[in-house]
Amino acid sequence: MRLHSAPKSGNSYKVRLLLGLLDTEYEIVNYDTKGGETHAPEYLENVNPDGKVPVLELEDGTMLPESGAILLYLAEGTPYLPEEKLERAQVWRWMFFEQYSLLLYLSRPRLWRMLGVEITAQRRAELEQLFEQGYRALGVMERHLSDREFFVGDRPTVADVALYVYPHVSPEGGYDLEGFPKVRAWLERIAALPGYVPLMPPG
Ligand SMILES: N[C@@H](CCC(=O)N[C@@H](CS)C(=O)NCC(=O)O)C(=O)O
Repeated sequence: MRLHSAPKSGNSYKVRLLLGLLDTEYEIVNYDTKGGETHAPEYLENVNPDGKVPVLELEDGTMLPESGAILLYLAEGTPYLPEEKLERAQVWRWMFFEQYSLLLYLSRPRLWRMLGVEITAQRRAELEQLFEQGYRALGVMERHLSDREFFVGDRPTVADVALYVYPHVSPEGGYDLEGFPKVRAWLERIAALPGYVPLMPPG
């Protein structure tokens, strides 16, 4: 298997994290998304017509884009994806929540800081809205974790893997997780799992 990825991409990291937790060997091909490499004609034609990473290239050459689809594909038949119908639906529920209600609000402030974009009055107003929605979503997570250790059932699933990525780097975008002790404890629990790999190599 080969993972088409970008070093700082949170969505790519979701897949790298699961591959680490599953102790699975793979090759990695890194792209410079900032430099537009994933929009080159060869990439659009041969890897992902949507111009994004991550993409998992299977042994037979099939290209599978979308981090959620990749996580579910890799987790099938492992403890990271329950077999019971309702538990599986709960995993999807949290993965859809992550994509629609959480990701953008947490990732964009971090991306703007990473790119060093100028914070114009319009961007400042947008940031306020992003933080409002982001803190709301973190509140949903905090309440869900009030009486449980992981998002679905009593062990980690791909829902935890997907949900972990953006909150754990959200302070890089200016978020303060002080008011979310359950979320912080859960982040530590994920980081302590055997096979855990960090977003960036240490040092
Ligand atoms: N829904 C997609 C989103 C993928 C995505 O937005 N990838 C970003 C990196 S985190 C990317 O490739 N950005 C480059 C671009 O859009 O040009 C997923 O979950 O995989």
